[in-house]
Amino acid sequence: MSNHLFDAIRTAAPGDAPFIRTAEGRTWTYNNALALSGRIASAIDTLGVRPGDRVAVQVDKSAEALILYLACVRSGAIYLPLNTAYTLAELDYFFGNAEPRLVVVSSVMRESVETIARPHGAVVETLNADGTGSLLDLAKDERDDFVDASRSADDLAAILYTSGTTGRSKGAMLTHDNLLSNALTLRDYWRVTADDRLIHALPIFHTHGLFVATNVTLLAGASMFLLPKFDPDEILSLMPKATMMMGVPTFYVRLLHNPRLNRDTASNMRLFISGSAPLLAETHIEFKSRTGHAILERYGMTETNMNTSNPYEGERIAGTVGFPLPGVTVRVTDPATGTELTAEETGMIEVKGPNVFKGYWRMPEKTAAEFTSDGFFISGDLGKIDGQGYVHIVGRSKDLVISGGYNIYPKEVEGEIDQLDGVAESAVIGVQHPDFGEAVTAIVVCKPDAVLDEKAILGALQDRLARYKQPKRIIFVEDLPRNTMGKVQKNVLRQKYSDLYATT
Ligand code: MLC
Ligand code: AMP
Repeated sequence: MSNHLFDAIRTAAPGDAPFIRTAEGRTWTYNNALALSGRIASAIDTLGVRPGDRVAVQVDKSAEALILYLACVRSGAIYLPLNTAYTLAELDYFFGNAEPRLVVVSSVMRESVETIARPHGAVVETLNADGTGSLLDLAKDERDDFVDASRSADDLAAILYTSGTTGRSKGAMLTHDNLLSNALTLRDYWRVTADDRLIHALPIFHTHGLFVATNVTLLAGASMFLLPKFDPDEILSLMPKATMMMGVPTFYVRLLHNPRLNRDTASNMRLFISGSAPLLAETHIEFKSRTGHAILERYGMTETNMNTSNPYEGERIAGTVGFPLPGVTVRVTDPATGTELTAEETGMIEVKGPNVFKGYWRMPEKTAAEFTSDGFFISGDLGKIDGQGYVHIVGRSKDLVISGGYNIYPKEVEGEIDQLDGVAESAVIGVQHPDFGEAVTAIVVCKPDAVLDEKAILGALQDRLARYKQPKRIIFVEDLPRNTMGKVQKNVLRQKYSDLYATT
C-alpha cells in the first residue's frame, strides 16, 4: 500500500541520525520518531479514527506533537492543528464545522474541551508540552510497525482554518501532494541537505512552522532545534551550532534589538528565511550590515503553501518576495476585469500549481468564488512582477491585519465589539507597529449616553477572542468616516492613527 506523503518521508529518513533536539536536551533520532509515530498511529486506529476522519489538535509545541502529525499522515487521518490561543468559543465553531473524530488537548484543558467536543461526536485525549498525556499512555502498549493507510496524491492530509473576510473561518483542504510537492521544491530551492540544522522557534499550528519548517527538514533528512517559542537569547546561543532559521519579520526585528547579534554569532549560519508578513526593507538592510546575511524572503499562504522565493544564489532583493517557485505559475491581473497585466503593472496576484489547495471544507461556493475559470487561486494580495521577474507585494485587497505573522480578519473582531452593550458600531484596522508590523486597533462609536471605556471593551473580549486578535488599543470617536456609498473609509482611519504606536 502506498501513502503518498509518508512514503517520501520514510524514504528520506536517515535512520539513527538526529531529527529533533529539544530545549531540554533530548535528541529524537529519525528511527525513534518514526517508531513513536507508528505507535501513535496504532493508538489512533484503536480509538476508532479511520482514514478521512479529522483529528483536531490544540497542544503546546513538543517533539511528540510533531510526531502526532506524522502519525495522522500515516493513519490516513486529516490533521487539523489549532492555535493554542483559541478560546473555547472559537473551538466550538471548529469542532462543529470539521466534526473531528478525535480531539487532542493538554490535560488542563480536557474537562472544558470535552463539554464542547462530545456533542460534536469527538473523543478527547491529551498530550502535554512535556510529552505526557493519555494519548501517549495509549500508544505505549501499541506496536511500532503500523501498516500505513493507503493514501493517494489527491487525498487530504490536513485542514488548516483561515479566517474569512466575510463570516466564519474556512478550512483550507490540503492534499498529500500539496504538502509533498511544495516541500520537495523548497528543499531543492534552498539547498537544504542532511547537514542542515534548523532553528525551529515558530508555532506548529500554521503552514510556516508545520509544513515549511518541518516537512522540508524531514525530506532533507536534516535536523532541528525545537524551541517551545521565540526567545532571542536562546536563538543567539544556538546559532553557532545551527545552519538555518525560518521566522516571521518580528523575529528579525527582535533579534536586531539584541546586542549579541553580530557577524561572529551568525558565522555558522547558512540561511535566514523570512515570510508570513512583509519584511521591511530597512530590517533586511540592517540585518545584512550586522550579520553579513541577506535574509531570504519568500511568500506563501495557508491555501497555497509557498508561491515565490528570493533566490538562493543570485540577488535577494529587499522588499520583494522573489521569483515564482519551479512548477508554480504566478500572474497579476486587473482586479476589475481579470485581464492579465504586464510587467510593472500592479493588480491582483493569482496562483496556480501543485501547491494550491483543493478548496474550503464543506464550502463549495466560497471555493468557487476564489478561483478563476482557468483554475488560478485569487490570493487577495495586490502586487506586481518587475522587469527582472521579481514579485513585489504592494498591498491587500482583502480586509486583513497581519500582526506578528498571525492573520486577523477585522470583521470577526468588529462582530464581537458591535455586540457589546453601549456600542453603536466599530471599525477594526491594522496600524503600523514597530514590533508586530501591524497592531489590531479598534475605532469605536458609542451609543448616546453609553458609558464605555477601553478596559471594559477589552475585558468583554477576553473570553471571546484569542489574545492576538484582541485590539492593542481602542479609540473612541463620534462618527466613522464614510464615502458616498456609506462604506467606512478604513484608509482614512489608518492614515489618521498611523503614529499611534510610533513610540511603543
Ligand atoms: C502574541 N501576542 C500577540 C502576538 N503574539 N499579539 C499580536 N500579534 C501577535 N502575533 C500577544 C501575547 O498574547 C501577549 O499578550 C502580547 O501579545 C505580547 O506577547 P509577546 O510575549 O510579545 O509575544 P510572543 O509570545 O513573543 O509572540 C510573538 C511572536 C509570535 C511574533 C513570536 O506571535 C509568533 O511566533 N508569531 C509567528 C506566527 C506564525 O507562525 N505565522 C505563520 C502563519 S502561516 P499579553 O497582553 O497577554 O501579554 C502564513 C503563511 C506563510 O502566514 O506565508 O507563512
Ligand atoms: P495566512 O492566511 O496566514 O496563510 O497568510 C497568508 C498571507 O500572508 C498572504 O496572503 C500575504 O498577505 C501574507 N504574506 C505571506 N508572506 C508574505 C511576505 N513575504 N510578504 C508580504 N506578505 C506576506
